[in-house]
Parts: sequence; C-alpha cells; structure tokens
Amino acid sequence: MKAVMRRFWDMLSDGRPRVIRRLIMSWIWTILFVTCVGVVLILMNNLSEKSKLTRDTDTVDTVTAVEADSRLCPLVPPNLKGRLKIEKAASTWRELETRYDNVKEGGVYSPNECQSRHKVAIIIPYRDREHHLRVFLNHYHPLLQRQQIQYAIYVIDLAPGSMFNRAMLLNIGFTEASRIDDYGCYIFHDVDFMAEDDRNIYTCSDTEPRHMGVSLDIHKYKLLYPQYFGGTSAMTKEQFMLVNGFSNKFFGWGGEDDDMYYRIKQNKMSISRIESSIARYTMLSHKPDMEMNKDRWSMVKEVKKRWRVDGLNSLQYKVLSINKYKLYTHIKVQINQKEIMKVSATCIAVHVILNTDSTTKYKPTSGPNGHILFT
Ligand SMILES: [Mn+2]
Repeated sequence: MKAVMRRFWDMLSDGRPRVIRRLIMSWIWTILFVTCVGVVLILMNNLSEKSKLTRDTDTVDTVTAVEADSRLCPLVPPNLKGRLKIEKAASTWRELETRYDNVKEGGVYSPNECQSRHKVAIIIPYRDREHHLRVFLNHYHPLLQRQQIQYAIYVIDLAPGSMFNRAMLLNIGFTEASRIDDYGCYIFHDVDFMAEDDRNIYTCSDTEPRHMGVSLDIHKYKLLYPQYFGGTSAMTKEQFMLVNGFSNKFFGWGGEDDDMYYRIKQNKMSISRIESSIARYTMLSHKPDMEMNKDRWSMVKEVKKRWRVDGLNSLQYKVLSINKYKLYTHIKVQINQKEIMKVSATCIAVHVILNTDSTTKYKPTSGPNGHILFT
C-alpha cells in the first residue's frame, strides 16, 4: 500500500510545481470525502425508509384490528359477579317489567355498549309454574346482560289435554324461535334451574354440545352420572339439527335427556362441561307434578334405531298463540299424545321449516291463530 502511494506521489511530483501537487491532492480528497458522505447518506435513507415502511404496516394492521374489534364485546365480560345469591322470592310482573325496562318486547335484549359475540335463544319448556317463571326472569335477565349476550327468552307452554313432554316442547321451541329470528345457539333450560355463578357463560361450544347443569344443590353438587345431560344444555343450530333434535316420544318424567346424550354419541360428538365449581345450580323446590315415564330405559336403548325418524323431522304440534310479552315470548302449544305415539319409523313425511329469513319478523295475529304446522 505504502509503495502504491509513493509511486502515485512520484507520478504527481513528476515535473509539477508543489502548489499544483497540493491542489490535485486536495481535489482527490474532496471527491473521496463527498463520495463517502453520499454513500453513507444513501444507506441511512434506505434504512430509515425500510423501518418507516414496517412501522406504517404495523400501524395499518393495528388500526384495522382495532376498528373491527372496537364494537365487539370483550372476550371476558367485565362486570361479572362470580358466585350469586339466588333470590327465591318472586317479584310481581309490574315490578319485573319496571326493573328490566331495557328488555325489548318478547324478552329480547342486545347490549348497547358493544356488539355481542353470541346470539342465543333460551328455550323453556313450561306448564303452570308462573311463580318459578317470575323467579327465573328476575334471575336471568340481569345475569345474561352482565354476560353481554344478545338473547331472547321463549317460554313453550303446553295446553291441557296431554301429558307433559319436555323434549317435544324443546323441539317446538327450537323450531318456533328459528322462525322468529336467526340464532346460532339454543339453550334448553328448565324453569326451576338457577345458575349460582355468572362465570357460567350462557353460550354454545362450536365443537360439541354443552351440558350446563353440571352440579346441582339437590345432588350435593355432584354430577349424577357421566351421561347426564339434563336440566340445562346448549347446542348450536347445526349440532341440534345434526342429531334430529330431541325425541318426541318421552311423555312424563325422565329419559329424554339420556336419549339426547346417545343421539350426540351416535353422531360422533362428545359433550363438553365447564368445571363443576362454576357450573353450579340451585333447583327451586316444587311438588312432584309429573308422572314418571316407566318405559324410559327401554326407549333409550332403542335410540340407535329411532333417532333418524323421531325428532325434528317428525314433529307435529299446533300453535295456539304467540304473545310477545315484555320479558319473554309466550308460545302456547297443543300436542296430541296418541297421534305422536302412533307415528312409526316408516311414515315420516313432515319436514321442519328452519331456514327462515332472519329479516322476516313474526307478525302477531289477533286471538288464538292456531296455525297448524303439521297435520
Ligand atoms: Mn324440576
């Protein structure tokens, strides 16, 4: 390097005055300096451009995510209380309607503060339990609202003239609620089951049907048996349709929930439960008002042969009236026990209208309209 420099210096000094040599050298140095500075500036600019680009993309992503999410309710509702005190005394209808005046006609609610992540129909099979219904509404309207759920409450009331049939009323509730609005999740709920903890969120699991009434006070908060699917359960529309709904043939007390358990198994699904310390329920006391179904075990055994032809696709009933009261939608129905038990595996010809346009709203007609769906 030294030698190269020396030869260069000799070349410059060859016959030139000292001043010229100095001038040439200073030009060379200036050119070198300017080039170096230029290169450094270009590099720096490039780097900063790059990082600016990354920053910009980040900002765009964050902004889009925030915009899409800003209306959605948080994953964990912020105002939950945890363990609750169950108020078993029933308020009057007037008190209830004043207390929950944020509920829309038909027992419909959606949170104001955000866009709910869930649209749920609560289906209650019912007969002659007005006191329980008032306790229920007083308990669940505030609970579901704290959970930031968009919901509607349907009470399926069986007219006299037939034995009680919980499962069939649930099928009717599913069908009628689906005609009124479009729900992703259906919660089948006994009127006397009071959730003891609002961390037990009233939603469905997309992957499997959910059993909610896991631990009951009357059973010392122990799960009755692993196949138990009674009291309160949650299924998506798809899950419920896949298993053809509940059986219609369980009149009187018992069996229909076990039948549903095996329908779920037949369709290669399992059931999900949240931990029993949270899925706790108090059962409101009542006199036994139902006859035990003595055939229930032999019927459950036949579920494999029966589930495809006994359920939503063989549902027959008559709607006597639909009333959108302030805190719930009341659907009075009539069923014909003799006819239902006659329907055999070979004569199923009815289908259920489920895919109603969510924009078509039910138009109430005066008096008992009795529109016969299936005859
Ligand atoms: Mn009961």
